[in-house]
This record gives sequence, C-alpha cells and structure tokens, in this order.
Amino acid sequence: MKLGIIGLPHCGKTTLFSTLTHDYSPTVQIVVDGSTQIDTAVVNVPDQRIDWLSTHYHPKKTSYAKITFQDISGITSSQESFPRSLLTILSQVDGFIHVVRNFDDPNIPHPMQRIDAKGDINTLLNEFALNDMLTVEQRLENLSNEWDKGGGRSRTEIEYEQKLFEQLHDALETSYGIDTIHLNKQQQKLVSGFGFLTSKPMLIVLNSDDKSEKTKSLIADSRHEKLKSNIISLMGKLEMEITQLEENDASFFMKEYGLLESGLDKVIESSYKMMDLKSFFTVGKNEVRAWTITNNTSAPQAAGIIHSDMHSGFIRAEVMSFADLSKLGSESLVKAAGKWRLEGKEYIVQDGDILNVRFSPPRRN
Ligand SMILES: Nc1nc2c(ncn2[C@@H]2O[C@H](COP(=O)(O)OP(=O)(O)OP(=O)(O)O)[C@@H](O)[C@H]2O)c(=O)[nH]1
Ligand SMILES: [Mg+2]
Repeated sequence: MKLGIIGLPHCGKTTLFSTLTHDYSPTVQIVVDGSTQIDTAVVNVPDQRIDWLSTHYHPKKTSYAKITFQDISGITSSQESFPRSLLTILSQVDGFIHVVRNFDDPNIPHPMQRIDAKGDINTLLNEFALNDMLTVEQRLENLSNEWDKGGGRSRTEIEYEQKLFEQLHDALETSYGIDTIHLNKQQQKLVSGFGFLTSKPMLIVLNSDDKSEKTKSLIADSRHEKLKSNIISLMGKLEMEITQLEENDASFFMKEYGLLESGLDKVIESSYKMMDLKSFFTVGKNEVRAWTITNNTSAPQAAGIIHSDMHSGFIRAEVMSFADLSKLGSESLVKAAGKWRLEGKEYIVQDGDILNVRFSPPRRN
C-alpha cells in the first residue's frame, strides 16, 4: 500500500515523513520538473501480534506488513492544473495523508499568510477537484472526437462513457468529488485508469502545537462529511524531536505531553482504518509474517497474495485466530478447544486470522 503525504507548502509534510520513517532511510528520491520532489520509504507496520508470534514460534525471519510513504511536495494553491508529472505521482497512490498547518509560528511563512486549517483544507480539496475536472473535460473532448470520427467503438459504447463522464462532471461541480457517486462494475472499470484524486481516501493530519485547537469542529464543513471520520491531530515538530531521543527520554517526553502512542502508531492505525485494511498471519519455523488485505477478501484471494500457485491450486485453509492462540497458548490447545477450523473457498478472512493454505501445486513440464 502506498500513501502520499501531501499539503500546502511548509505545512509540515517532511517533518511528518521524517517522524514516520526515521528508522528507515528513504529509498528513492526523484525530482520531477525541478519543482516536485518525492521521497519514498517503506515502513514496517508495528503489530504486537507479530511480536508475540515471533516469540512463540522462534522463526528464522519475522516480517511485518509494510506501508510505503511518499513525501510529495509541489502542491500549491495556483488554481491551475498540476504539472503532468505531479499528477501522475498523485494518481498512483492508494490514499492521501493530508497534512494541514495548525500551528502558529511567525518564522514559518504560510503561502496565504494565514493560520486557517479549514481554509487550507478547502484550498487543497478545490485543487484536487479542479484537476479531476480538467481530466474529465479532456476525456469528454476525446470522446466527442471519437464519436465524430467513427469507425472504432460502437456509438452505444461511446455514448455510455459520455454519460458517465458527464455524471462525474456534475459530481465535481456540485460536491467535492467523484467518490460521492455510486459506480457499477462496468463504470468503475472505465474510470479506474484515470486515478482521480477525489476518489481516493484521505486522512487529515492537523499539524498542531500544544496551544492549537484540535477538535474536529475546527474543520466541520458539510461538503466534506466523509472526511470527519478521518481526522487526527499530531504535534508534528515535537513528534519528530521525540523520535531522535534515546528510548528512556522518549517515553519521558511522551508522558510529559500526554502522548499515549507515537505519531507512527497513530498514523498507521488511522490509515488502516481509513483504507479499511486488515492483517492476517502465516506462521512457521522459517517465517512469521503479516499480510495486508482489504475488507471482504476470500481465503483463495488471501492465498493468492502469498503466492499465485496457492490461489490457483487452493483446496482449503486451516484457520485459527490470533486471539484464540494467544489466549490458549498453543496450536494443540486451540485444536482441543475446537477453535481450529478448515475453511473453504467462500470463507472471508478476518483480521487476526492465522492461515495455513492447503493447495495442490501446479504441474510444471
Ligand atoms: N512551530 C512548529 N513548526 C513546525 C511544526 N511542524 C513543522 N514545523 C516547521 O515548519 C517548517 C516547514 O516544515 P516542513 O516539514 O519542512 O514542511 P513541508 O510541508 O515539508 O514544506 P515544503 O516541502 O517546503 O512544502 C520547518 O521549519 C519545520 O521545522 C510544528 O508542529 N510546529
Ligand atoms: Mg518538504
């Protein structure tokens, strides 16, 4: 999963990125058009269940689930289309972490000389809607040319797509974005290649200081109803400073500021919730590993994430829950308690399931 950290200039994106990735050196650094810089780092998803499983099974290798964070600079309130390269980068992420300035500091310039979290959120959302609108208009123009030219797709097909894109146009005009309309499977397929910005989930991170107002009412706006459930507040600069301290000092400061969990934990937990993600585990002497799935993933689909052969040759999955294993203490006790199950193709994998896939390997000539 790839999450893009975005926001207006100097809102604290790089500060948050450094906090989230301080144990990992950023792997890629691209400068696009000289105006956009993208730093990328792949981060382990902290999970105490994996820690427990690792202690229990003593595997040769322990692998956590992973999230890729990208620090994406270059978004301004220009009210013009983004450069193509920036748009491509933005359209390729699975979701956004939108950092919003919510701290006052005369030394840090604000592009619009104001401290107004709600105003900044709306500015960026408008930029996203504008860019989606331009993409939609471009597509409508191409469709109209296709219609005039003839000879290719059937008129019914073209007309179907035109209607759909007109619907997207209306949605962008009357509300924040494309995510407000329900699309059927065929329509989803037609829009999927465009990577519309307003159709992606967004977590808002209010980058606050200890004096700022941090309640959700701060940004209450009926236009962005859905965003309300995806807002957290962090003290970005303080969080970053804490990551640079020795462990003892770090816990002292966290207590001092009433921080119950680290910025990394908070952001990852909220991202999982926003993306509606779950984890399942595979265990053994060689490796204990966490895998990320979306809601409603069937056992064969989950098996396919481990290996495509496990998907095609799927027979059954042996399943026990982490909760049962950690409570009862061993696989045999889980079995004795009747909590160990064999599940078939229809089974929907649950968060915390420990899976062992039975499959028939394909014959290779
Ligand atoms: N007072 C205060 N300063 C902060 C906070 N977060 C970030 N800063 C400072 O604000 C300045 C900009 O922060 P960055 O993290 O570089 O912001 P950015 O969004 O990456 O900036 P650009 O990449 O230039 O758009 C830096 O000097 C930070 O130290 C905060 O919570 N409080
Ligand atoms: Mg930056």
